[in-house]
Amino acid sequence: MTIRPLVILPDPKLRLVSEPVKEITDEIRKLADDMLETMYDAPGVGLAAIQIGVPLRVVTMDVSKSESEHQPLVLINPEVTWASEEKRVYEEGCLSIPEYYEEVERPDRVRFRYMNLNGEIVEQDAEALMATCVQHEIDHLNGVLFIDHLSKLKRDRVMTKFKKAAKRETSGA
Ligand code: K1U
Ligand code: ZN
Repeated sequence: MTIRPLVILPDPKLRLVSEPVKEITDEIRKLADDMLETMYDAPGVGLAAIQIGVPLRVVTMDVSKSESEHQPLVLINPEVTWASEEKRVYEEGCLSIPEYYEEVERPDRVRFRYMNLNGEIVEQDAEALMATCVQHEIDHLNGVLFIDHLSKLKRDRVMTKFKKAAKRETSGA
């Protein structure tokens, strides 16, 4: 397993719409292993493949509280099949937008469908952090970031901050 470098805002890769996985191959299994390793190392509760630069519809998640007992999930081609009318506000973060947290409103509960690494189709209900996380990760697969759910003013401020940081990094200042 390899910890891969994270793609950070304003990298345009984060705006790509990821491609569906056609077949579970050894390459996909290795990608999932590397994503879990990268997510636990960060640390994070979710990761989309595009966050390590791979434009495929693969997500890893682990919203378990215990560090000693990991409950990893690998979601291939996940989609939300139902969302509640009721909304919930949750403070979100993003491994591609380090050290920035903001409240986002999303459906409180969702049902989602995905393929697991055994090629089985699974349908599952989620609430609380898991519901927020799965929506956040599926957004990544569609090139959408949590800052897109904020006001234009807040989004522009974040973009400016990260563009400046990237410029400083490339100029070596
Ligand atoms: O997709 C990502 O960027 C990962 C992101 C997922 C997420 C977190 C919170 C709400 C919605 C989506 C993160 O994991 S950010 C880090 C984080 O929230 C966390 C890290 C360690 C322990 C608990 C949470
Ligand atoms: Zn994110």
